[in-house]
Amino acid sequence: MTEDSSERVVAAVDDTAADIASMEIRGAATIADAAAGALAAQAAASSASEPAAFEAELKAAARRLYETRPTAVSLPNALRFVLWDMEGETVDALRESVLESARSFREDLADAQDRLGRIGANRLRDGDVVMTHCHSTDALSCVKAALDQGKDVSAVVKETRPRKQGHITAEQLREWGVPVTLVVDNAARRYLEDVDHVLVGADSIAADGSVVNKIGTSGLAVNARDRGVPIMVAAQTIKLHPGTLTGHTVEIENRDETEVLADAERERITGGDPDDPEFAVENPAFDVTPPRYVDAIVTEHGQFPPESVVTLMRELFGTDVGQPWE
Ligand code: RI2
Repeated sequence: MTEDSSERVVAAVDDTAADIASMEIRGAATIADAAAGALAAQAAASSASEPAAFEAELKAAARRLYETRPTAVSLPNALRFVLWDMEGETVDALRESVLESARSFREDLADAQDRLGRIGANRLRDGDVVMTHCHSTDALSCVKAALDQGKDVSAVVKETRPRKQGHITAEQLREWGVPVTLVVDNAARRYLEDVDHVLVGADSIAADGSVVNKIGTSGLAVNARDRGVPIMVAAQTIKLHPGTLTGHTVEIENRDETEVLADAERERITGGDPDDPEFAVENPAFDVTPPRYVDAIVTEHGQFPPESVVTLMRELFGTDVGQPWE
């Protein structure tokens, strides 16, 4: 529990927030699922005796989770879905409503990924080769559905510096029996000659159809366009960033520089001065791919040209979503 007894946040929320921040829990869909689960844990363990105190606890828990990673909009969208449905005159009724909305949100999330996968699989033909970047469960669900349809698919998997999350993709694909060629990021252009699709996920999608995804996606998309390889983005609608409808921009997370350069390597470069003012390392986790480089955004509601996701966004979120944890 945190120290402020008027807004007690249970350990499960603190643990989930810490795991999201450290990327023990990562991937936009997985983060959303964990955040909804943490709100349910808060509701289940709350000892609040008054409805107002219960609501304050839930909002404090949501704030704690919200502050962990700024770019993946699935996190605030998950918190919104659960808190929007919080209603009742008593603590028990409020608790029940939170548990129920978290449960149905998590169920819908898994279902949306399956539906998205089946739609994305229609773009893949028997014998196709996909190139992946980072690790996206939404992107992989398209491959899985294609395999389930009896298609042979193979993959060129980009390593994805700095955290090499391409390894997670390679491991999953091998488990499914997909032949994998792992390449360093710099080799992507060379291997684009051999692939039929670039298949990536998304952390946020803006109202103009720009795709925010793991750093390196935009360069890959430009190269793919130059090579004539279609770029397909697999993203459930919880990746749509409603704030961009009203002019907000998507914040790009900068992560610790030790993900790029170990302390010993830094010391070698700077001649032993760990605080060399003339040497900097930057580690932006995401970049923005303009809509003109994206061929299709595949969601659980169908496939969209990037420029038309704004219509879907308005339908699903309206224009004034707010931050119910404030
Ligand atoms: P799913 C990841 O970010 C990658 O950028 C990936 O494309 C995106 O989340 C979506 O993942 P990070 O959390 O929701 O690894 O499709 O920084 O699993």
